[in-house]
Amino acid sequence: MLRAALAALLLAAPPALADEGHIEIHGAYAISPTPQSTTGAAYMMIHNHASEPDHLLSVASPAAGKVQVHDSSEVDGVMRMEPLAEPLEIPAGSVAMLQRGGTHLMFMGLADPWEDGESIPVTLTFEHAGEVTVDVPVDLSRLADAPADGMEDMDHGSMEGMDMGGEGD
Ligand SMILES: [Cu+2]
Repeated sequence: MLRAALAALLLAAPPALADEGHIEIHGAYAISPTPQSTTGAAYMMIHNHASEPDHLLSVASPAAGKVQVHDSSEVDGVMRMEPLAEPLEIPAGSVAMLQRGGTHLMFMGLADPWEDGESIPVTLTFEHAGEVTVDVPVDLSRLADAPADGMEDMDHGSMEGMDMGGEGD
């Protein structure tokens, strides 16, 4: 009986267009510098359990007008960040770390200020795994974690012409 039920379930499964099972996201959290900020950032570990590399093609969230994958670097003592030139690769059987001072998700044009403890739905679209949606908790206690990715001064020097959601500082 169980075997038959299992077979029926497998037959009823949709074709494997998206193989989400290969991508697992751990330790995600989001921060926004102040209640007035129209930008935020999120950090997480993206595990790829597949035997092929995968790539993060795009990110979207109803909580922001736009989400980009950014990289941070320190230039002359100043943290700068800019969108990745190539889609983020998650190596086969490995993990991509999105962490402070490095690669992160940047949210621009926040729909509402982020409050501590709320969850931000984020949909990550992978080349092979398809869409993976995670609820990322806002954890403002981690704002003080260093380094801060230049969130305080928001030095997006190479991003002029972008709509930054009208942040006026
Ligand atoms: Cu950024």
